[in-house]
This record gives sequence, C-alpha cells and structure tokens, in this order.
Amino acid sequence: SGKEKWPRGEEKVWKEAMRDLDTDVSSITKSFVNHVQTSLARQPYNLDNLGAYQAAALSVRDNLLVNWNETSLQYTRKAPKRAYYLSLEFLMGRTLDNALLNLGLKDKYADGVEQLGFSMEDILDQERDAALGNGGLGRLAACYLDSSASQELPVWGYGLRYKYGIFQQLISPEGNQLEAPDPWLDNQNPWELPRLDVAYQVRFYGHADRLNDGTPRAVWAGGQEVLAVAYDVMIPGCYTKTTNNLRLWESKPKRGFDLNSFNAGNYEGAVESSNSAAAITSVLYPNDHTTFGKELRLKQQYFWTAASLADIIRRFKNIGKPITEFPDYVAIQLNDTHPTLAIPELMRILIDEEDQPWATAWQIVTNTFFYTNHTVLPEALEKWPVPLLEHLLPRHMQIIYDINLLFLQSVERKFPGDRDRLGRMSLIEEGFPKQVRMAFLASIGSRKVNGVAELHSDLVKTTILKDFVEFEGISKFGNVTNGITPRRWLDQCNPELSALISRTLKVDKAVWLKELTRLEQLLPFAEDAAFRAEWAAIKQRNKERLAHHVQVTLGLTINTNAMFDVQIKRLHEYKRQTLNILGVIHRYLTLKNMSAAEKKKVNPRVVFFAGKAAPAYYIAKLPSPPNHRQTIRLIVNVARVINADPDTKDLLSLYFLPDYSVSLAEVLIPASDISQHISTAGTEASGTSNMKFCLNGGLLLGTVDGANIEIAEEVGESNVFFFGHLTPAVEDLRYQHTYHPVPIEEKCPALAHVLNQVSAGLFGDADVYEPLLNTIRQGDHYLLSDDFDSYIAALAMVDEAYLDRTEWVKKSIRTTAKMGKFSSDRAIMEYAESYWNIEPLSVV
Ligand code: F58
Repeated sequence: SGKEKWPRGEEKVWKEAMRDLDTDVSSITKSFVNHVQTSLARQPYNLDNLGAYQAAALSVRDNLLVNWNETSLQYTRKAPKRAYYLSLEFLMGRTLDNALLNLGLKDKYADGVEQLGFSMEDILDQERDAALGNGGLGRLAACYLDSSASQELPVWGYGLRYKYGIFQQLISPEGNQLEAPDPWLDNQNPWELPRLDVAYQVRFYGHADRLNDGTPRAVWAGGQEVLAVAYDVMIPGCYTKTTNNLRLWESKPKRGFDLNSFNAGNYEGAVESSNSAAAITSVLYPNDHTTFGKELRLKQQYFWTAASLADIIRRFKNIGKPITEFPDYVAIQLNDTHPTLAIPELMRILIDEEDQPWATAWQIVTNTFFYTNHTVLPEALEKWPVPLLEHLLPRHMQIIYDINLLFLQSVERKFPGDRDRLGRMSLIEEGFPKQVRMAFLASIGSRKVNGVAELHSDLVKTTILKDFVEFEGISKFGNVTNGITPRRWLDQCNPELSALISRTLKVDKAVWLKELTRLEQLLPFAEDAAFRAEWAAIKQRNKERLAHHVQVTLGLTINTNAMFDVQIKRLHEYKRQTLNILGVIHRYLTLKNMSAAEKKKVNPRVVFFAGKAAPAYYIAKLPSPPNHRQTIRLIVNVARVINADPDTKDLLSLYFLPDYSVSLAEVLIPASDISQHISTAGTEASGTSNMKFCLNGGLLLGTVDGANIEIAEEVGESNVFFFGHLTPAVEDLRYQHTYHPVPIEEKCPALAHVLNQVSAGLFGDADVYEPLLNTIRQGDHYLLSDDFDSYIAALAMVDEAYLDRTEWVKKSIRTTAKMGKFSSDRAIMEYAESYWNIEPLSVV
C-alpha cells in the first residue's frame, strides 16, 4: 500500500530536482563554499585547512550519497542474492583521496580548492585514519569492500563502530612503546551517516528454558538488553555508480537510566547500565594472534553478530519469500572465527522465533555461512570458556551442545568406535574450564571453508582441520589467495607510477586498474632504456617524498642515495623483526671491520621499521610474555648507536618510524627498493603488504611462506630473494631444538657473535635484552638460528644485485608487471563465483 502513494506529489518535480550533481569546477567550488556557510556554519574568508577538509569532504559526500541511494534502490528493486562480509575489523585509512579518485573527480577538486586558496595535499593531510583494525585481517576487509563496489557486486560489510580504534603508538627516548587512545571521532566524521532509526535490541545473560513440547524450541528471557544503532559508511566503487554500504553498530543503553534505582535515590546505580552498554563498542581489542577469554570481547562479538543478522533477516523478509529460501538470497562470509556466534544465533532465530524444525534450520544455516581462516598458530585459535558462554548466552550454549551432539553422532556413524577422533573433533575441548573451539564450530556450520594463500590453505587442510576434511570431504575446503586493491595501493599512493603506466599501456587507468593483469604489457618495456630511466626516477622521487615526510614529522635527515630496505607490520615473534635487527647488527659489525678501500664498494643502505606491538597491560597477562616490546627497544637503541657512528653512518642507517598506519604505509611502500617478509616458514598465512611492495616495483626478500610463494611463481624466482628452511623442515628442527640442542656458538657462530655483542652492552641496556636473546639461545621456536646464515647470504645477494642498477630496474619493472593476480578484484570475484554464488549488478 506504501507503493501506491509513491512518489508523493508530482513526479516531474521530483525528477527535475533529482538529477546527478554537476561536477564542473565551478559547481564544485559552489558546493564547497555552500558547505562552509551552512553545514559548517563558518565564515568563508578565514577558513583553516581543517575546515577546508571538512567542506571538501561534505561536498564529495554529496556525490557519494546520490550514488549510494541509487545503488540501494537498485538492490531493493531487483532483489538479487547478496553477500555480507562480517568482520570485527575494517582498517579503512583515509577516505577523501580514495573517494575523489574512485569518482574520477580528483583533478577538478584540486583545481577548485586551489582557486579558493588551498592546496589539495594539505587538505588531504587533515584527515585522520579510520583505524578500526589491527593489521592484515582488517586491511583485507577494507580492500574487499573496495573491490566489491568496483566489480559492482551486491556486498555489504558489517562491523563495529569503535569509539577508539587501534592505539596510537609513541616511542619513548629509551625505546619503549607507549600507548595512547585513538579518539578518531573527535572532529566529526563526515563519512558516516547515523541511522538512529535502524536499531535492534540485543540480549545478554538471563535464562533459557526449553519448551519440551516436542519441538526444539526454548524461551530466552531476562538479563540485560542493549540497543544496537546503525552508522552507515559509503563505499564507492572505482568508475562506477555502484556505492555499497558498510554498516557499523554502536551500542547504547536501551533506556537512558533505570527507573527503580533512580527512585531509590541511587544516582550512580541509575547511570551504571548506561555505562556498561556504551562500553561494548568503546574500544577495538589490540589483539594480534593471541586471544584472551575476556567477557567484553565476547559481548562485542555477540552484539555485532546479533544486530547484523537481525538486519539481514529483516531485509530478506521484505522480499516476501519463505524463510527456507534464505540461502538463495543471502551469503554471509565470516572473517575469521570472530563472528562464529552467528551460527548458533541464526539457529536460535530459526527455531525459537521462526518455529522451524532442527534439520531445516541446520540446512539453512549450513548453506548460508562461509568461513575464512587467517592463521594456523595454535595460540591464535579462538576458544571460549563454557561457563562464560553459559552465563552470557545461555540459549546459545544449549544450541552449541545440541549441534555438537548431533555432529558427534554422525562422526561416530562414519568412524564407529574411534573415540580418539570424537575427542579431537568435539566442539567442546575437555579441561578446566571446558572450552568451545570456535574454528570447529565455524567449519561445521559453513558451506565452505577457505585459507588465504595456497600454502596456508594446504596447512589448514592437513593440520588444524585434518579430521574435518576426512569427515566432510575435501571439496568443502578451498583456497582464495588474498589480494589488495590497486586503487589505493598503486593509483592513490603512487600517482606518478600510475600515470606512467597509463601512458605506456596507452589506456586510461579506469581500464587497467580494474583489469590488473594488463600490467603484463609492461614487460617489453623492461628492455627500453628511456622507460627504465623514468621508472627509476619515479622511485627516486618517492624516496625523497618519504625522506621529506620523516624530516617534517621526526626532524631526521635521510640519505636518499641509499637503498631503502623496509619491514613494516605488526611486531610479532613469528614475523621475526628480531632476525632483521640482528642482521642489521651483523652488517654494522662487518662494516666496522672493513678497510676504507673495501667500504668504497659498499652500497649505502637505510633500514626502516614500523609496526605496533601488543600493549603492555595486555601482554603482561600472558603466561610467558613475548618479546615484541624488547625488539622495538633494541631497534631504537641500535639506531641510536649506528646512526651516530662516523665510521659507518654514510653506509648504514636505521629508523623506527612510530605509529604505523595505513597512511604511513602509503608513503613507505612506494619508496621501497627491497622489503622484508621473513616469517618462519608455515607461520604467515598470506601476508598482503608483500603484494603492495611488489606492485610498486619494490623487490621482495622473504622466506618460502604465505603468498611470497605465489608472488615468486608469478614474477619468477630470479626476481625475488628467497632464503630459509621450508615448511616441512620446521617440525623436525623444533624437535631437534628440544631433544638434541646444539649450542649456538657451534650451530651459527655469526649469530652467536651478534648476540654476544648485544649482551656485552654495545647498544646499552644489556640486561633488558637478555630474555629476548635467550629465546634464541634456548628453544628458538621461530628458528632464527637455523635461518640466520641463509638470511645473511640473501642480504648479500640483494647488495650484489643492487650494484647492477640496470638489471635491478628491470627486475623492478618485471615485478610490477606480473602482479595482476594479486588484485583484490580477482579475489573477490572468486568468492562471488565459487563461494557466494552472487553476480554483478550494474546501477545505471
Ligand atoms: C592476518 N591475520 C595474517 N589477524 O596474519 C596474514 O598472514 C594475512 O595476510 C591477513 O590476516 C589477511 O588474511 C591477522 O591480521 C589478526 O589481526 C587477528 C585479530 C584478532 C585476534 C587474532 C589476530
């Protein structure tokens, strides 16, 4: 009946007013000034850069909103099958530059703001990063949203609107990491739309009573109810009208205060519920490959999952189809196990609210969900204590027990009498307390399961989910190698290279940015001296841009005639930043022993590190605190000594850049000659920055791990520098370390020498580093002593290769040329076609 009244009033008047916004420069300046006067309520003539950023953002947002509404309208009308990407993290970075480029309006806006007395660069620099993520997993989600919109796929993201994103990192003069909150919402966020009308109630605690009426139904009541309120973020595709949505939930108290406490004169008690509801979305957990059984984290997971499912189901119901057709219209991707509660939650809704039989409900669930695993490290696999789940989500715990019972019965039927197997596969791990294994629940509740690079997916199938492959069949388990968006990670961060590529391929970037395998056509130009000169000059200017950035932000002067060697990622033992810094010390000691004549042959090198370590308060709770923080301290103190040593400082210098972020990566990556991806074989699921560096013509120094392997397959082994033991050797080596340890002096004298110099206090603070050094001397779980010699040899090969600059630039060109496979467009289309079964839908 609503439809009959639509449109209200005179359609002609609506249509006339509804035309797309004009995008000539004078319309842009008008829109800008109009936002200054009205939205910002500021005097036009004395506007600062921040005000100019806000006005530009609001003006660009108008364009996005028109497309975003048309996209939504199209989806509603055509009712295609849609996919939803559930991720607890979306590491978006800045939006303005990306939106301008995707809309194809950057030049015009630059022109417009210049006429008004501003520089585009200064304006872009005012924006704070949206840093709602820890690292690779969160950034992958952001790349996938960009690709979904660019490929015109009906995909929405669902996440949480944290008030505080990943902490800001400060480095004290002694080299300690200090953490400060990241109040990213302090100066208004023009990129989100509060949707106060889109809200759902989410229950916690209370009690669940089975009806025992011959149905599996139960009633869950009591406890605490909080409100989930939607904030929508527009996700523009590249050169298309398609503008998708990222819906982030904020928690609010259901009622502002509790009337009973209020009447009793207990003011603090009255506002307390309000505090605890708001706490749910207040902060992103700075987890990295370690999980803690924290109630608030579990609350976040359920709050987000329940609100997202309620929203998805409401939208499905608007189509008017029976609930059994849900999987024909909805695919839900679980980004790691964090949203796994969606599985028992959908069961609960289907059974308790939709009155479906158990088997029907399970059929719907297992055709709706898809699970991506991002790690095989045991300490990173989520497990939740049964008592905590029973307390917080009593009905879900019942459902999990029921799922487990039926599941184990079917395992028993297939493998009669195999009690070990039942114990290994149970969703409930025995112990004190019992724990729910979320990766197992995610696997059995999903249509398909995948890892994020070939090697990693093989490891998933042969290690953590081996029993499940044997039980459910191999075809359920697949691989989708990760990808990165070439819009942000080439066009936006390296505009000169992007322009050179367009000129050379003689095709507009609108084409090759969406068909990245076209880069292959650059290959013949590796033989063209003039092209190589341009290529090298761009790299040089990117190095100068980075040096300028470091000069302005840290007051340090960097030698831009050196090779730039970069390792940027979360600090973690398995990523082996320690191996890198010990390699730097080795280089330093070698240089100290060189004659002046020998030194003449050495190419100068600048080594950059950046990355955050898990916060101290957090790490302290671990059984054996890892050493990431000492690693930062060592890097900073080695830098202090090396950068001040007149014998070596022209040939080797070292920088730890604080507060690594998406925006800092955008400056570092295009400037790199070589980047390091040196995890112990079999530990880095994929890695995605490896792809970003290579796309920008930086060469790769790495282990035979994660996506490094597939990069080497594409660009050719002669264009990468590989070292270290292979995955199948790792288990054996660890066994040797434990049962037949060889003293480090014997096993790896070069490494022993380096460690001894640190112990002797060459970089001060000797006692501080002892625990870190001892992890290598004893146990050495991450195999530094096994890989050190081949690492040093690989570094020497890099030096050698860099001396022949012509050949180096050829390698650089060939590397970029062969990176087409790693576009996140390819990855998202694999999910769309082989997993979700959704199709592109054009918005015209
Ligand atoms: C990363 N995982 C993988 N997890 O380490 C990396 O190899 C891969 O390329 C990337 O995912 C994308 O697939 C990762 O970033 C986290 O940050 C988790 C956050 C929550 C707790 C456990 C770690």
